[in-house]
Amino acid sequence: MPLTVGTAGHIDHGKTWLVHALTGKDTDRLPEEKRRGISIDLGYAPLELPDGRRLSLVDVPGHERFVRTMIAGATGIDLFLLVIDAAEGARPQTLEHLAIIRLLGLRHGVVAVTKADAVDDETLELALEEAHELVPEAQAVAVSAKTGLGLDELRAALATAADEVTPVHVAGPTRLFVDRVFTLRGIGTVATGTLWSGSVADGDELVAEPRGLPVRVRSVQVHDRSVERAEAGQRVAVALPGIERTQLRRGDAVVEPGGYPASYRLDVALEELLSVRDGERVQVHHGTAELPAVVRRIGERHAQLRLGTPAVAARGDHVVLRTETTLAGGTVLDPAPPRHASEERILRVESGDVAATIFAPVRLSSLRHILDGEPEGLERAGDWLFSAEWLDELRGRLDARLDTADPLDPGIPVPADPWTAEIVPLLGLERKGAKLYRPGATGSLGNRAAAAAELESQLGLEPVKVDDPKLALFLEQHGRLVRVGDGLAVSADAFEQARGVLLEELDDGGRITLARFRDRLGIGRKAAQLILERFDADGVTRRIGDERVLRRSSRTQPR
Ligand SMILES: Nc1nc2c(ncn2[C@@H]2O[C@H](COP(=O)(O)OP(=O)(O)OP(=O)(O)O)[C@@H](O)[C@H]2O)c(=O)[nH]1
Ligand SMILES: [Mg+2]
Repeated sequence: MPLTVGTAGHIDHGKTWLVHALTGKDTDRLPEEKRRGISIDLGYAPLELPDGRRLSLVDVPGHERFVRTMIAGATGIDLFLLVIDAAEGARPQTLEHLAIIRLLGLRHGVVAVTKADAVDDETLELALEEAHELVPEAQAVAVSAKTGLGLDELRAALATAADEVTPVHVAGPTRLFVDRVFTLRGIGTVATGTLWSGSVADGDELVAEPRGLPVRVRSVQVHDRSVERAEAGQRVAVALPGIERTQLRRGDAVVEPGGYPASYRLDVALEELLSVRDGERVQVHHGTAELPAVVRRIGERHAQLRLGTPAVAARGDHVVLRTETTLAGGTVLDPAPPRHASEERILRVESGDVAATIFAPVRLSSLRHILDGEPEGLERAGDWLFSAEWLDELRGRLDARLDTADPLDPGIPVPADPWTAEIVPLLGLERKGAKLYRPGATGSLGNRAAAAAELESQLGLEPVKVDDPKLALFLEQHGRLVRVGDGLAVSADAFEQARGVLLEELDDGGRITLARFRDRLGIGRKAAQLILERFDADGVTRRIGDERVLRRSSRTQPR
């Protein structure tokens, strides 16, 4: 399993020199870094261990103004290499970096007490003692980048620490946190970063989150060497020829499609160095991203982070909360929680009882970052997971609406939800068009029977106004009237009588005028017009000027 080691420590304490002494690579490559003699950005170098293992080394800046950059470097590491100047001892950023390392959940590493060549034995002894007190869990080694003293011992100590570490970034879909983006002539956009999980190979179709930009990987390198496939924990560079350099930046995550939610909220367990107020505005450091956020406290130990830009997080990820100083750390419990956080829910999620938090349908594929496999005790339809209680509630809700549906057409609209296609079939209802019915349900007049009888008694050839359009439709569907014009109707018998007259007149290519039709039926002009228009609408006749002719196909076609 490839591992990444990150330096930490106060400005000028000798981190970059030590990295150079260990790897032969000067990671201060920016002109400004050269000029000022300090590190500004992250540096990367491969480190060979005596046993042949290869670690990735990340060198971070120590300046207090660059703590943010230090965190971006430290979030992807498995081991720390805390560097303390033997003459100066622990200073403010020694302590802040150490605190950040602990908030990030890093438990394994080594302390290098450096510049050993520049102090006397007694001072060195005291510095080693102080280092041991400060980080009791780690081995402290005296080294000099200048003379090479202690470097072998340091490599051996790193190898021992590497043996003890359980790599964090293994399981789960591919996720690469971008720390650098540049353009190479003939290759296009290249992004580098630590592969937190999964693997990446030439031809992979991934998505650059949080913007959801589809990308296709062209070639993959690990520490400047081409590889077929890079594995979790490795430091990789991928060519992404399809996109512009400006479309990607530090903090973005290149991930497997659907592997992670891009979420404006994170529910976390807090670890406070300083107390964090409800409503406090902070910067949330996650992966290589820095996200503005407001903290909503939940109970004693938890919070919901409301983010200004979305995070691409998974359960178990560590975040650091800062203002001008480091305030707290957080372990992500739910990377895409509902807005209304409750302590009860968050405690359940924390205990791993994810199933208990699911009520309404959620996609199983969207839960891959908080679950292994399928949770127990839930209902499943296609990709949807939901609780039996929710399904009962839905059934109850639809039942209530079916009970009060219009008896003429006792259906209700099919719910227009993303889960409709998979879940509605479970309800045992009949779907006709856009409506749901109880099995075998047919329309009935119900308490409109009297109104129907009253209406029918008035119907004849002269159109009658019908006030209840649903009733008119129902009666027409049952062959008891024919609707003409807007909100009017004639009796079904009268309409058939009119059809008889019409067909007789139009037999053998004949034509009929409105006046002739009116006279043959002995009705008013308006009534004749409405009835003819209905024949037109039904496709029986076609109007040509003042006359009507039979449509070609309609002689054999019933209405
Ligand atoms: N005598 C002696 N001097 C050293 C040694 N290592 C570093 N230095 C001196 O310390 C200075 C700073 O070292 P860097 O390695 O750049 O310090 P750094 O911790 O990377 O500093 P930032 O990245 O800015 O935080 C160097 O310019 C050297 O002059 C060492 O082993 N012995
Ligand atoms: Mg440096």
